[in-house]
Amino acid sequence: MPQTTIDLLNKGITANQTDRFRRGNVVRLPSEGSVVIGGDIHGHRRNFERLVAYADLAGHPDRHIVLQEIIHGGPEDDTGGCLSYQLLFDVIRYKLSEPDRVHLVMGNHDTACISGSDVMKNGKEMNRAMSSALDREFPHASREVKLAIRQFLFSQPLAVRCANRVWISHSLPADRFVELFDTAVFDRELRPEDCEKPGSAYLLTWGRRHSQAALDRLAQRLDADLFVLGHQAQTDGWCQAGENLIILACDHNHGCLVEVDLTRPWTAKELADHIVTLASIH
Ligand SMILES: [Mn+2]
Repeated sequence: MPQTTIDLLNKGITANQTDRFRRGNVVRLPSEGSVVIGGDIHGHRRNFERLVAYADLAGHPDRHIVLQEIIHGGPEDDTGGCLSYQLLFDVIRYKLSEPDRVHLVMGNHDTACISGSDVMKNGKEMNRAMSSALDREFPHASREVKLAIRQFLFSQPLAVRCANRVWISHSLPADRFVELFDTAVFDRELRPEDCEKPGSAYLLTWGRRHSQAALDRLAQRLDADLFVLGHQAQTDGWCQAGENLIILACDHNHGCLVEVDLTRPWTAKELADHIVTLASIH
């Protein structure tokens, strides 16, 4: 039923906007409890289920979870259309079950979907692949469903800032944009053009291969000590990609999560000892 789906997406938008910990486009977590952080999911349902099982939010009232890059990847329909929106709908149901403790941050596949620009994955243009699957599943309302999906993705916060100075986002501006990047985007209302090159949400979600100098400067500009990001493919599920950077991936069988105790500061080296492989979670 398309209207049920559109209603779900609209409830998700409201939940993103009214998240108790959200200030502007940043979720600010306090110095209590913990946060479970996942990397890119890209339609990997089993790993989403493992993240949910590990987080066990019902059993841990002061635990949060941060998820990212849900769409593009995973199951396909029989003509190769991308069905990852079905997982997005389930992630939204999860968000609605604990709206102030499940937080989504915007990824570059989200900004590409919002702005309708090409985004490749394994040789396939993913916006077209998802769009064609939506046309088949919602033959009479795919325009409305696609619009609601774009609006949902657009309503996501850009980052999570923890009181212990851990910063979580999909990525960071690449080296050559470190000074150009306008941090005001975190405090003002997001605009659609922010998601297009060279807008701030675009730059934030697309950067790769940061030098240590850039990471140090970004730590100054964003007033953070440690970055936990997704975005860059990790065959081992994670890596320490700098003195102050951990990268996670949850889109394959070696995916990993990390749980950060919010009551104390962390170094990347310390956090590296707390990586959990998703395959170990049942
Ligand atoms: Mn990405």
